[in-house]
Amino acid sequence: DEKNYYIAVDLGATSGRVILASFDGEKVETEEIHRFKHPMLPIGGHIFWNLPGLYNEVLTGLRNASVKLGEIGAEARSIGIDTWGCDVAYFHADGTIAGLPYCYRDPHTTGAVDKFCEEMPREKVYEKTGIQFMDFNTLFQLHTLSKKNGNALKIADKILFMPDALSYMLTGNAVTERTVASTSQILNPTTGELDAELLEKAGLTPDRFGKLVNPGYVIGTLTPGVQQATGLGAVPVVAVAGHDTASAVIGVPAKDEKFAYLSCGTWSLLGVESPKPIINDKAFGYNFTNEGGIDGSIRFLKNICGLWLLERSRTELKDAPENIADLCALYTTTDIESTINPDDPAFANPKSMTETIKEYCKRTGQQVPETAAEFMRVIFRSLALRYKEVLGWLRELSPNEINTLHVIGGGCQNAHLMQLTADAIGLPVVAGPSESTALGNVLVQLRADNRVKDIADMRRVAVNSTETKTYLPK
Ligand code: LFR
Repeated sequence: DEKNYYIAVDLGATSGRVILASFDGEKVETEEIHRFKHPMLPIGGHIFWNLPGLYNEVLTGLRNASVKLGEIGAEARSIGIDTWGCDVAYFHADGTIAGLPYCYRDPHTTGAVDKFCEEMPREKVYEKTGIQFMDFNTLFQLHTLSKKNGNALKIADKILFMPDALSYMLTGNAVTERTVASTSQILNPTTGELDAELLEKAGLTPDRFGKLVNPGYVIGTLTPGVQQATGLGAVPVVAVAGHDTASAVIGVPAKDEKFAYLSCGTWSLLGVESPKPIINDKAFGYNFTNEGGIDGSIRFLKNICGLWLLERSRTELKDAPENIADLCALYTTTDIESTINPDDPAFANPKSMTETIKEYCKRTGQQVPETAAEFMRVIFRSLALRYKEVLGWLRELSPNEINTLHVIGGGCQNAHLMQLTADAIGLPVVAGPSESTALGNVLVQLRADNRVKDIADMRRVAVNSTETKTYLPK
């Protein structure tokens, strides 16, 4: 058998998956070998990620991969990990955990941008980083913690972003991969280095982080302990594009450069690829971000509160069908016209999402949704409208013409949302793959393994590996 095998670990904020991928020289095929939910843990008045629990799920996934590979009679060429951005874990010098990662939805950073900017003007922070201001960016998390004593920030030997933290636990080697570091607002996209002046405001120095590396760097191999726990051999762990959104963008099956992408999951990330950072007054005004992509490319995009609205409402709606497709299909059974601004801060982490949506509609003099069907219609139409608005801003700022919107991530399976989006923006929407993040993760491993050459080659493999569905505007 001429196939090569790779393991992709992809952790989202609500669920994680481990994927076994094969490559035959032309296309990537993937099989999900482990999927799990991981809750946020309330401890001492804050919310944290369960790092040992996550690590345990990763080990389970690797064990499953090992069994599967044993059946095939093959070995894994490498392993790559991507996760959501901004959150960090703390380690002692001996490799033990010094502190759990705060969850970016913990309210301790509410108002944190304003607090930080009392010490350095917003314009200057934007000029240095080109990153959109969001209270939970790592810079503001660290700054918030630095004002309190007795926490892990003060004592940790190493502060590592989530994908790097898990790779560290697997290999014993600490790195800071550039795509995930870029979204933190402590990396300067022009120099590619951590900004010492920003860090100093949080009482930190760059040596508290791992060595900076680019996607494709081989971090190390599985430690003997991990080999024993998983049944795998001394498999290399590759730093992929550790930020899930960066991996997702690599997996876009684009045939030319005239496209925008919408990574449609818990968040909706709408943007373009740019060869250079776009840092100017307009980008600052619209609060666009310049996150790092493959080979020094820039992901110029904006965060939109995405299917979080649906994920949270779903658990509260008494008349919601169990099956997500059935729930979404209810959209056509009602004609409520109310819309919300998905990015209103009220929706960031409300006690009740449905009550908050109702209050918003009441406050703005619109019909208040009551049924699951009505909630679906309000949410989908509001998202499509917001996509239209943000795409308009993007067109003012993007270096490229935009002829197509590529939608990737789980949300691209939502036919109603896709058609509404095509109608709203007046452009064809190309939906797929839904597992673009895992695909992008594997593509970087393929390049590290010298199976593909460059981004053009990676996109060719992405196209070969994906079935897309096109929605034309009506
Ligand atoms: C998507 C994502 C976004 C980031 C948000 C929080 O999963 O990584 O890109 O802004 O989560 O980290």
